[in-house]
Amino acid sequence: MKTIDLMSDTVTLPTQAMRDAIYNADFGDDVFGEDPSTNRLEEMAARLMGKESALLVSSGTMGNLISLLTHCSRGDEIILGDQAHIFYYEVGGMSALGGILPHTVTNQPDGTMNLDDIETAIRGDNIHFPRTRLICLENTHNRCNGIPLTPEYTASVIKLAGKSGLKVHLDGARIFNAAVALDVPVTELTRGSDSVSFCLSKGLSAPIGSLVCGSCDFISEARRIRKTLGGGMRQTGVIAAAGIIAVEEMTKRLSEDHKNARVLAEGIAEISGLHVEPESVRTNIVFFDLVSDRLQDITFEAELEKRRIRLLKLGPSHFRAVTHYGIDTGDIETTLRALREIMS
Ligand code: TLP
Repeated sequence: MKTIDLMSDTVTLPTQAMRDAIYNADFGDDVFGEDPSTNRLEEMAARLMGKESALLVSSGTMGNLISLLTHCSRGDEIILGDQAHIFYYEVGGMSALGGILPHTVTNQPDGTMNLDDIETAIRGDNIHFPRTRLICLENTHNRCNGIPLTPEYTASVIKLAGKSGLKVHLDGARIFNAAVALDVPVTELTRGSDSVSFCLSKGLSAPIGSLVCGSCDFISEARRIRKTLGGGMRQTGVIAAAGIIAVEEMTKRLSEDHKNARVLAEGIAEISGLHVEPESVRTNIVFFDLVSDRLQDITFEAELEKRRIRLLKLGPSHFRAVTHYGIDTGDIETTLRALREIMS
């Protein structure tokens, strides 16, 4: 019996084309800049994001950390949403390793931060204050229902940052999902940002890797910081070969995941005892709540486990389901049938 794993799109396994590409890849030592597959992937990534240069790193967390460490010095402050992945789930790396302070601003349900709130958070020139250096955006916004930020909103934050001499970093772990959902080229969402990171190992199904993209100067400094963190790897063609397939092929099928997520949400909305807002589901992430007090969440989880369905539990009765390459329409039907059965 198949396990229907809706925990995250990070659980996707490499496709056969990726396995073949890894097997057949050319290799070299990437610390010396001599891995041909990595060089090719970095060039592709830079071009796709509309930036001069790119750097392969091990994970989204490392990509964000390296970007922040490259933009900021110790004692600098960054402005980011209170629901941002960088703030919530990245182990406080910016402070632990970079001496950087997070200044959080409320994330609205649509993943944005109000421009007024951002403006208020920007520090004035005062000897008592840390220096504000950077604003971070996240697209799609994981904890805000995987919602895509529009090009217009992104441009308005970049304009505001520019007025105060601040840089903008975009955590674009799922930037291709955003582009597909909004039906715009990725470059519309990255234009004007000083750095952007995106992941190969989420909806794009590669086993490992993220790319940081920016100007040549930014990336050459980021490369030094990657080395400092022990992230200079050698025959990274094993990662890049799969990554090339990820960006060339796997971006084309993301709309299937979005459709499946919407069908799942619409189905959940009809089940008494569960609550979801299907219209808030724009990409591949579905959050829902158990609102029935008849069923303890512990029983709910055990019942799901019995049926080999995995979800991510984010609160006592708050759950997340993420659709991806390993989930088809049949799995969505099976999941809905199981949920109906459990709740009846
Ligand atoms: N998100 C993971 C978990 O950490 C929650 C997930 O399952 O969604 N930015 C965003 C917006 C992310 O969602 C993630 C991963 C990352 C960065 C970090 O990427 P990795 O896991 O490669 O370090």
